[in-house]
Amino acid sequence: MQKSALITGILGQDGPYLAELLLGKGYKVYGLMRRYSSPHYDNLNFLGIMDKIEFVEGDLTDESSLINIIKNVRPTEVYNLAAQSFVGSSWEQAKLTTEINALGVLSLLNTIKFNSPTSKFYQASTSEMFGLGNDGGYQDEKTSFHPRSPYGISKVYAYWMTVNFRESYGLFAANGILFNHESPLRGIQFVTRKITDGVARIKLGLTKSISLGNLDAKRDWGFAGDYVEAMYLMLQEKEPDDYVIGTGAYHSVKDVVDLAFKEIGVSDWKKYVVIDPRYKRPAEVPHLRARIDKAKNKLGWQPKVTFKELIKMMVKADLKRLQKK
Ligand code: NAP
Ligand code: G4F
Repeated sequence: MQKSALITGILGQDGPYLAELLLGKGYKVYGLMRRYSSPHYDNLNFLGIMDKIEFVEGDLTDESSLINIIKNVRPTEVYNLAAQSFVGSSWEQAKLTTEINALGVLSLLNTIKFNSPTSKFYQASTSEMFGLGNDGGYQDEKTSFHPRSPYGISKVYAYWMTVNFRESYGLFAANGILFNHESPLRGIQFVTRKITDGVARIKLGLTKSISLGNLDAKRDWGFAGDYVEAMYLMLQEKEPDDYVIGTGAYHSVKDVVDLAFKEIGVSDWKKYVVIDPRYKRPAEVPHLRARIDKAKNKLGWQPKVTFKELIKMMVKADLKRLQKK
């Protein structure tokens, strides 16, 4: 029988990559999207898969819409990628962030429990849950959480609810604790894309500078296309479990700037970068770096695209996109 998957967050960055992977494996893919006055299908169109998705309308904050969808579709697998995913906005919109990222997940878990308990469930957990917590400079499945933003806190709630539904009701529910992953489909507010788009604009004479916040923050950046494969693998395991997914290496925001400018032939980028305090956060997560032994050993997963290749890919894609316009 054909497998089916419901992907929430289908119009974001990860949704389209995951949909592409699952379509390639013969799944029927349902994509949950909110009601928009003007829907935006750019990311699905970028991968050329928009016509292959069956869209269902709903919202994580509206449980009745989730019940309708889950009852009708009864998907083999549910990938919950929907979220207010921008850390920076989570201080100004802490309640909304909590309603979507925390209570929305509780609604979805309850909906599955009562209407389709054999559906396997993937929760998009995050390295932001670790925050200041680390273990010799790395974070893994045993590292304690010390989130530093309303976003991180909302995701800790969802993480534990996912574990709890597994332990209390026997649902196949897994957390992927993913470190930062990027791509040409990354939202424009996130720092890598903000830099690669800015650099492409500078190259084409469309702008003179990029405004940034803390250049010293370090992140473990990987390619989204690699990471969706890990999501899929987690739901193919015999038993549900939680996995850290990253590359094991970290770099500073300054390193991203450096590489992106090198891509357009600029080595002294200082005159193009403005430090703007508006982009500094009330509480920063200074560094995140994954220890991925469990994913390597149990899932047989490891990243393929390197940090350098990733930034190069993003600058190229932004140049192409802007030149087309
Ligand atoms: P993204 O590009 O921001 O996509 C999130 C999607 O969620 C958007 O399409 C958004 O819809 C949708 N959404 C927001 N609120 C919703 C609601 N109330 N109901 C239904 N849909 C809603 O995020 P991403 O980078 O693909 O990340 C996917 C997931 O992984 C997120 O949960 C994120 O928190 C988590 N995560 C991401 C990373 C990373 O580095 N990318 C790392 C760890 C965890 P609109 O299109 O309407 O805005
Ligand atoms: O690209 P960012 O906004 O990503 P952040 O905050 O690490 O969150 C992303 O990764 C998480 C996984 O760890 C996800 F859960 C989350 O959904 C999201 O996808 O910022 C990265 C770093 C931060 O330290 C930030 O302070 O870059 C620093 N930064 C410096 N200047 C900036 C800027 N970030 C942004 N967005 N914009 C700036 O101008």
